[in-house]
Amino acid sequence: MRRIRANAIAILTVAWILGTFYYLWQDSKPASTPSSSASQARGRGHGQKLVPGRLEIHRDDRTIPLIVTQPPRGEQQNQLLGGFDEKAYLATKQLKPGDDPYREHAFNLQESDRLGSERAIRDTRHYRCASLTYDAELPSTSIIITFHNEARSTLLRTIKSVLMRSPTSLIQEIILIDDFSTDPEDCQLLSQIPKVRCLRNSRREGLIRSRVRGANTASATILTFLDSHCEVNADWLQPMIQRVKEDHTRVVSPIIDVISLDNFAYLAASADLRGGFDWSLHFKWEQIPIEQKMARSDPTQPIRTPVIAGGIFVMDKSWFNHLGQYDTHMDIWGGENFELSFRVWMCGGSLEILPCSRVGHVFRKRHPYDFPEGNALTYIKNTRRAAEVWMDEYKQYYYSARPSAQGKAFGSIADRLTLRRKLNCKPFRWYMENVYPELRVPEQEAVSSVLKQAGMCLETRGRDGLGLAECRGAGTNRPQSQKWELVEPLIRQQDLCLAISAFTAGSKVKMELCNSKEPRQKWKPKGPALQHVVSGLCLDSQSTSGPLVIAQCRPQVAGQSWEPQVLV
Ligand code: LR7
Ligand code: MN
Repeated sequence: MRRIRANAIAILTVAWILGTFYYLWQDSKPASTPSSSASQARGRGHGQKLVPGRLEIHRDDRTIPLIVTQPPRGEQQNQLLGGFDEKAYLATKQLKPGDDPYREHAFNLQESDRLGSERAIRDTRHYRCASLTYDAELPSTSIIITFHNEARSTLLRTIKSVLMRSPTSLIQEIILIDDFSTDPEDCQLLSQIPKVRCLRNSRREGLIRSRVRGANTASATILTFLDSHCEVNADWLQPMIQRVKEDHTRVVSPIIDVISLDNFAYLAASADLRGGFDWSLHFKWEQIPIEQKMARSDPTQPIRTPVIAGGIFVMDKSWFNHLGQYDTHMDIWGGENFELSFRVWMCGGSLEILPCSRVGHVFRKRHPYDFPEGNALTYIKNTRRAAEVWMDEYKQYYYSARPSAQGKAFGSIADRLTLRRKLNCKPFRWYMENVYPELRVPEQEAVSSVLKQAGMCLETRGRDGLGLAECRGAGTNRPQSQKWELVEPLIRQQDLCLAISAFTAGSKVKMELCNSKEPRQKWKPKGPALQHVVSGLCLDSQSTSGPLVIAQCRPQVAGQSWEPQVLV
């Protein structure tokens, strides 16, 4: 008897285990076939690589069923849209038989229209997110969506997903900015939806000035920006508002899931990515640095990011205004995400991606609209403005990576430079050292500079001696003895390099034949100081007449402040 019972228990256990495996196997299959384009990396020439580099459906923990966010039905739905007739709205402008479904919007319009105004999507968050709680009292937000000739179905789904998947009390209003789309009716009709206001530009302004217009009319204390072809996911808004409420200098983004431009499948993006760029100011998704990844014990924690993709973020309104909104001399599309990101970090704020907030976005391979000044020139103008205002001496790498930018018009940046001074923002070098140390400075042709301290210049004397002396000559006419080339990690003068004589504090610094493998010759900037990499000690003049030594780094001490000035 006992044996039969034991067998029965064993059989049941095996069946249970097999059942669980079957369920998990089912669960790990994507809901629909990912589009062929979903994993393609795609630069768009001047702009961004648009798709998060690695896509994955979340499988980290499969012990609870996935919750699919359902659209509301009946009554509730009517309340959401008020008197707005969505059927009539969507029925016009449908694709005619034989039309290329990609032509007008660079995504498959037929598939988008087929989905209609709403649909259930997979809750793509890590399962732990569902059990997080947020303050009962969170401030409400103004949602700002700018659009230029957006498809009706994608735009309506964006709006409706916001109304369906946000706590009602958090949505103060949805502000649409119609950036001079061909048909003014979209704007008028959508204004019938409760909470929706639509402002139409009387000429094409581009997304940057359009967003500023939206922000200026917003009545909530928190701004939320969205593209016009998004679908927000379960509880997307609370985590972002919570973080901004706790610290108004934070600017936060969700993880941006991918809506396939071919079949409109909603695909989870990797939760291990952050925003980065190369020196040509080309945006890219990149892996979180390994040390940070190892330190992340909690997958719900925010991810610090050097830059944001640009389209989807939440920011305190007074902080947005305090920091100078956007550079409104940037046109149409591109570059504003770098400008905003540099400004936020360098002027006292921070940028983060919140894994518990997810928003889907239709990533495209080309721009479906025209650029009145041309795509390339516009991108160059915008990124040049960002580089000229914010990148200090590092802008040289931007120009080397994008030589065609030299000599192209970018307008006056005087106002933005004044803003930077007024806000007392940190130098780009600070950003490089503290926010984005992973961005490698390219092997460069040596640039000549002087190393100035309190108006005096560092110079070589005799065979291997060094000292401070009055600066002589001007520009490139400086005497050789005062011209330095800073090619990390070396500080060189022709074939001689700055080297320490021993690794202890007080050791003299001298010149010797360059050898980039020699640890005694390795230096790196540390704020205004020059730090010897291995000893961690800083170049110190002690007194203007004495010898040069290495000493404990004390930032702010005059004898350790070396301002390199590039000679042109
Ligand atoms: O002239 C224009 N006027 C507009 O109102 C051009 C565009 N727009 C609207 C447009 O309808 C859309 O709603 O502006 C929004 C963004 O334009 P997209 O969708 O063509 O841009 P994108 O998704 O290709 O590009 C990303 O980078 C842009 C740089 O300027 C903006 O910051 C976009 O908001 C941004 N999108 C995202 O961050 C979503 C995630 C994509 C990534 C990476
Ligand atoms: Mn977009």
